[in-house]
Amino acid sequence: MVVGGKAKGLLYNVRKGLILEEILVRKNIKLSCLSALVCILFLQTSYAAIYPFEIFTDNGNFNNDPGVNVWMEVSNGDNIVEFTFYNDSTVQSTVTNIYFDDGTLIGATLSIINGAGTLFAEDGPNNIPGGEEIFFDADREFNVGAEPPPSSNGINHIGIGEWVTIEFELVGGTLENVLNELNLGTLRVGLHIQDFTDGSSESAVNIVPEPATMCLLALGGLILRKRK
Ligand SMILES: [Ca+2]
Ligand SMILES: [Ca+2]
Ligand SMILES: [Ca+2]
Repeated sequence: MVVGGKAKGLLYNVRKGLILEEILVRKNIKLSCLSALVCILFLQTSYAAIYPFEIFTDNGNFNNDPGVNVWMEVSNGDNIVEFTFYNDSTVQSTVTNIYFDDGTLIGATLSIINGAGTLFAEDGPNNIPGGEEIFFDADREFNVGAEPPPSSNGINHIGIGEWVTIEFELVGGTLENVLNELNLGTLRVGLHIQDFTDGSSESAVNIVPEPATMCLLALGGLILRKRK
């Protein structure tokens, strides 16, 4: 069969398109392999992890609101474990109290590092409101709360990203061990979130993300950290 000039050109373009597509697919596979590898290396060398929080009480209109986005980064220093809390919610809300339940590796509270817009201090002996619903019994000596007025000294959702860091002594283990405890649920962190527009407040507990999500969250956290 004789193929005319126009048809030849079309065939050529189709083939070129297929080759291009193949190259793009291969590139994508390579890229996703590469990003997975980067993620694994990052997770192994950074010793930091991100944990989102989930509300477990139902006191008003916001317990299931997807606009609530509160999370923590857990990282380490020299024999220190650091918990840094962020409130990236798109709905009005303020994190006012932080609670820790069990775990065997956290020692004395070394310091509370208040970022711009937060003022937290060691707090009273209460359990997280509603904690009994999820068998959360706070280790009261680790309670941390926003100083009055909590609505402004807490971690507000507005602005450039308020945060607070709590540093603990690391006793008889590594950060990896602490992350294991968090992943197993033998160490849990709880938050009291107040100031929703209907006047309600809710309690939240950290959840353990899937490894892939964790990787993305960790990368997101790294970017945010750089911004901070
Ligand atoms: Ca509700
Ligand atoms: Ca406890
Ligand atoms: Ca604040």
